[in-house]
Amino acid sequence: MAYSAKDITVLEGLAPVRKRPGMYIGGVGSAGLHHLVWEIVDNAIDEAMNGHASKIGVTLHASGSAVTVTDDGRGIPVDTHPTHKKPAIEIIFSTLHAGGKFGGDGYKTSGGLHGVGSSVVNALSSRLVATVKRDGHEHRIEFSRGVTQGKLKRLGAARGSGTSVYFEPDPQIFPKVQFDAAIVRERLEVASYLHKGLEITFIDEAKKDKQVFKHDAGIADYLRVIVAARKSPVTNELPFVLSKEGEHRLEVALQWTESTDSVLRSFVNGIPTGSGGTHENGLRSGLVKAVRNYIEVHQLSPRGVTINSDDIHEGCVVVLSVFLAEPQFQGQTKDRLNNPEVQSAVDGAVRPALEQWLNENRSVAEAIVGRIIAAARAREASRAAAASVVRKSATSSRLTLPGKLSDCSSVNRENTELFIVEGDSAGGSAKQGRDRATQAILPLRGKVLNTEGLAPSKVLENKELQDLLTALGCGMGPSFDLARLRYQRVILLADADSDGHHITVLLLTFFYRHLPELIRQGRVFVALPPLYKIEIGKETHWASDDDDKERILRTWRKGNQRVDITRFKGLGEMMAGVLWDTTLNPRTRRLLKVSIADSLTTDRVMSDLMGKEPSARFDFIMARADQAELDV
Ligand code: 28G
Repeated sequence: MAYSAKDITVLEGLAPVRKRPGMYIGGVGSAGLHHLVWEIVDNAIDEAMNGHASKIGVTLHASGSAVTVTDDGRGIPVDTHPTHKKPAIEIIFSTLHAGGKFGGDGYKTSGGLHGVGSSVVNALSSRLVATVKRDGHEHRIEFSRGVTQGKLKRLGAARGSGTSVYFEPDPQIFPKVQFDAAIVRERLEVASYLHKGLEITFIDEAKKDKQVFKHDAGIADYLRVIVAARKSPVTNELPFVLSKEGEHRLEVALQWTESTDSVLRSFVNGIPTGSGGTHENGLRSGLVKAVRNYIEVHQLSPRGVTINSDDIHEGCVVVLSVFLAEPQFQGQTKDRLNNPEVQSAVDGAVRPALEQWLNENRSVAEAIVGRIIAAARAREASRAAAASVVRKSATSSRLTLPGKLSDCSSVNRENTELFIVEGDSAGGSAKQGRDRATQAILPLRGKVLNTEGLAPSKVLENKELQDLLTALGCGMGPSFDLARLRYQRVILLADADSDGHHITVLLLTFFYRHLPELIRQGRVFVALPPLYKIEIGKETHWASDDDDKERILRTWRKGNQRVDITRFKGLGEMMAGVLWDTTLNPRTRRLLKVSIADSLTTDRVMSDLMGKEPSARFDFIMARADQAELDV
């Protein structure tokens, strides 16, 4: 199809982007800043997905606050638009929604913001330089904060074609303009799995480091990396891989491991998606039906136990990638896929293919079914055991519990929670505000010991951690026994400020290094106490950070309505009733479940944790918070 500049639909200028950056990139924090890179990279990937480019380069410049993205595609068109009398490239970079992707011209998109990306990045960059090789020449145009700086220039003769975009995020918009090389690197690596065959080169100038990502086996390679990182033996040596072209392009790779937790990494148009989307639901139901059918047909159903869908999913590691023309997202972070037709499409593709694969690989299938039956048996056995578990504290061992622990009164462990709280005054409010039947409070004094790299013997010398271990009851190291954990959930509760975040990170380091099984079993949570109380008219809202506050004001404040904002100095000064409503009450509170991601993330997390820089630790907790699932 011949392209000409008149195909571009012109919608609006860039002022709205600078006015409300959050509307376009989600926020101006670290996630929003990195979003700029994803937008430009997505455009390069689009060009590759359409078959015109095969190599993408991303350079993080030595300053850490400028990036260049290149592709070897056709080059952004530079011809002059007949009515606007401006080069197409200038219109694309300075007009919101320019790009023709809304014109229904069949131009495939990799997702993201559907081509509004380049102009949004331009609007939020103090400087952006786009260089295009096309029609035998190099062409260049520069912008500052969305405003063109001089005309498009035709430079010297050049062979081949392609686009290069250099940009510096605007410090007037972003409080911090420093990119995190590990975040960029990781996203590019994942993209190279999702777009098989695409070669992505990442250069970190500051570290003089260059990495090339290219995976001809696509997500099958990704699955291998995830499974290897989990260090858990596999049940089926042969992974199941499915690749389907068509209206709902879909790729699945999965494998069962001996670990009890399961992993579902899902993507739509190459973008990571949150849990519970329709594609994930389709995968889960297709998977369960295929296995159930196989068990039924071969009469493998065990006597005396019923297999449920959790038993089938247990230990299963899945990578799921779908490509759609018009993905719709919902949920707080707009990352849960909502297209209903995708559920049946994924279910309908996975179920027959997996069932056929099981039938063609009988010994592999046998191992999988054996694992599933074992999971069902273990579940029934542990349920029987749990029913008879009585919290020991209620009777004999009470005397040995730490004096400052305010234990809960329930004799049954079910639904009990231990809150680890920083400081005596916060401990006091929590003690007053809690539900004493099920919620126990353990106040810790001062800074928690940094246990990274510490021998267990040293950990056990620390009085605060000793008390914590006694309260938990499950032991540590070789004597660890999950069955002796005295509570169902362990919740870290610290102030919503940087000191509080630091304490949370130190506690997470302790759990990650010395009680990792508690995290793996999904028993460790981080509470999100409010930082602000926002009263708008008669309504009260709670915000856990500044972004949250801005979002609430944008969403709920009508016109010039009066607003009262109170910033809490700490949990200690919060009224017990308020603490209950916002942080303790299981029905209304916000809680993050702590989880350990695969190696792709863990490497970075570990180096951040080990670094001596407090700000790196702070980044860790904030970044993790995005990934941790919201508790039910
Ligand atoms: C390096 C960083 C990011 C890109 C292209 C190539 C074309 C293009 C980009 O066209 C207008 C709208 C839809 C067709 C298309 C070149 C057709 C013919 C292109 C990028 C016209 C935009 N020749 N490469 N945009 N489209 N790479 N990399 O941004 O209808 S953006």
